[in-house]
Amino acid sequence: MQEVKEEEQPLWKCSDLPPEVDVDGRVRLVMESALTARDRVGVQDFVLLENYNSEAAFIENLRRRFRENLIYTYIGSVLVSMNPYKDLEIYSKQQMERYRGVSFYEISPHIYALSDNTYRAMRTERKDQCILISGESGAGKTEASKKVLLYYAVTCPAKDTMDTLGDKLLQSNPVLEAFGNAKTLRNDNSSRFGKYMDVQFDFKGAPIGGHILNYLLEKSRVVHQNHGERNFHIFYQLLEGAEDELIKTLNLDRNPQSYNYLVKGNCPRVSSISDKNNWKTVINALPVIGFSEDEVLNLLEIIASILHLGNTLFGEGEDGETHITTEERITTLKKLLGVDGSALREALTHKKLTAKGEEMISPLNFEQAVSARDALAKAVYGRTFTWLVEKINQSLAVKEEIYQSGKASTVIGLLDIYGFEVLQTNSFEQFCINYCNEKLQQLFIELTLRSEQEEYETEGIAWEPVTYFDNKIICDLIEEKHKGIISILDEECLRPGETCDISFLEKLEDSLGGHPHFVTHKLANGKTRRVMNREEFRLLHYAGEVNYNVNGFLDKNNDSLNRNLKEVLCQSENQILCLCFRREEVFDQKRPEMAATQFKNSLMKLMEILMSKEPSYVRCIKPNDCKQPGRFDEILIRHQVKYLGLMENLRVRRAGFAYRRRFEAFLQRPLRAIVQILYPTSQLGICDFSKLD
Ligand code: AD9
Ligand code: MG
Repeated sequence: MQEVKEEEQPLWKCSDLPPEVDVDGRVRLVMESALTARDRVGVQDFVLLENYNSEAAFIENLRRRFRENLIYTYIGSVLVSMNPYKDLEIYSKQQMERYRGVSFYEISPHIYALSDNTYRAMRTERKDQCILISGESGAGKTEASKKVLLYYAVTCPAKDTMDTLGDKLLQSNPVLEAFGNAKTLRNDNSSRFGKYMDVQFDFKGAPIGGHILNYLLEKSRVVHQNHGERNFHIFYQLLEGAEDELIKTLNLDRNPQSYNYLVKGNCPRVSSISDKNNWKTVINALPVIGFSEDEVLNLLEIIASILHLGNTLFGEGEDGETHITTEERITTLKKLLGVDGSALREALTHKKLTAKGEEMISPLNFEQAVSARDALAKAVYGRTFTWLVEKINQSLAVKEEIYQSGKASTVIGLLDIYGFEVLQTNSFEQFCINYCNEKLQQLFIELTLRSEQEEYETEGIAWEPVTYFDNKIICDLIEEKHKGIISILDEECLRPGETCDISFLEKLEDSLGGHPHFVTHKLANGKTRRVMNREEFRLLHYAGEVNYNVNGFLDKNNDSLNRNLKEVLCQSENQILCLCFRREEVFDQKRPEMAATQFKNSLMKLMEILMSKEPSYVRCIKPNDCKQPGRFDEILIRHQVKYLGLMENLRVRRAGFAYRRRFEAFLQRPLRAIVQILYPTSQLGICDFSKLD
């Protein structure tokens, strides 16, 4: 049988109107001649599915396309992307050229088409855009975001500064991934922080700068990993890839299993990852992004010192006093962190308190000393990561003279955040990650399902409402002032007297028992739900049920570091630590916001940023849980289609007008677009329109 290529599907003459739009603007069915191709490779826009109300037909279309390595499909302007778990030869420079300047629906669906369309919308409408990439852990969000960035770096008009800027934009990725990604059970390269990146363009459409906002890094991974998982990549890269001399300078042993902070997951190596090659990429990227030699050394001294910190052990004397049993580690830490050795020793085993204006030193017991040490490791890593992002931002910043000249124009924002996650044991981190995904889903609902339908109603257009599950109820359950889980958690952290994780759970039960999305072991009739652990609460998320174990919630939310440890670090000779731990902080009496509230506030700000821009969506789907190419796990996929609201998305899209523009934007469109609308069959669609501008 003759092979049917994707491009042999109905090719639509260049037109701003999508192919499925009829003259009256309503969706019409596809031409008969396309049926053979469709049988084999499915339709490239779900809107063209005849049986568009059927979930089975939707899944079948995904299956056909997946089988043919056609991983992209549209729902109107939304791009659905299936993770192929193998390298497809569809990302070359030639491919980029195919998509450059070509109308969205004229060519097979691709992440490059969406990138190009977003770019052109930014240019023609002079409005900030954003690309929101969502999907569960391992679905392909980070890979998609890298493809978008690569597309802009390669295809956008170059400015004098562009060569270096393009390099910096691209090189910042492996560095951020080394420090912010890790192998988890769900994904060998899982993002353990959220990332929103603005790429700034000038009025000619050339990229001139960038800025990254980072969200809540999963710091607890520095000191603990679940079985089968790893710490952040950078630790393994350093041990595997660094030259002997550096290893010696940092007083390290190459074997990851020698370090307590790397053995918990019992997974030092990952077959899909080359720590050695990745080390080379990172170490070569750092100078490109503007790191000096001293900064690189300081950075690696911090990474090594965290490993030494993990191997700093404590013993309990007969008098009950805690002391350090691995004195040689203190000598190394003194050198690497550039701090006073005896002050560090003292701060790891004692706590400084101020009572009635007087300073008191009290010894820590064994458990307290271990937790002070771990808190130090987490704080050092977390703050170093924030410094790293700031450093990258300085290097990507739009040059002052460009700002002054008023040439800086519009931005395209790119959101790649950690995906929805359900583990065997879910803790504070999964709670935050899943809350973040609820917020993104809420935004999607707000912009694609609710406002779209409301628009038809206000315009008086006949409309059969499409119902959908609105997850606002879950967002409220988590974030509502005074009543939500985060507020209750904060209150419990601040309440004087004996509070603990279990007292927090009891407070949740008292306040939220009976909520349709909140469950604990207690039943309404006072009896016990046997299948649930007494230390857990369950949230019925939009994407599924998750049991959260409250152990560690209070500590992680408090995220505090003993004052004397801060004192030691703010006197560090390591230039990075010096910036991360400021002297003012030691004497600042004001309590900083708790971790969950900080996260909540940063998400609120993020939502405002995204709402102020014109969004495009990439909805990533994970085909199976075994990271295997070619395996289409229907149950898993159907579940994702359901919770991502793709069927509802399709119904709204299908019932509505496929071409929509604000009046002002429509009127302000340049000549080329008007020519396209007036003469949709014109060959102008494939000519260089820049001459018409
Ligand atoms: V998480 O929420 O950060 O845990 P992501 O970001 O959704 O997750 P990621 O992009 O890291 O997932 O993709 C997981 C793995 O799938 C990658 O490391 C690749 O091995 C694989 N992948 C994803 N997308 C593609 C692709 N377009 N082509 C080939 C891919 N492989
Ligand atoms: Mg990711």
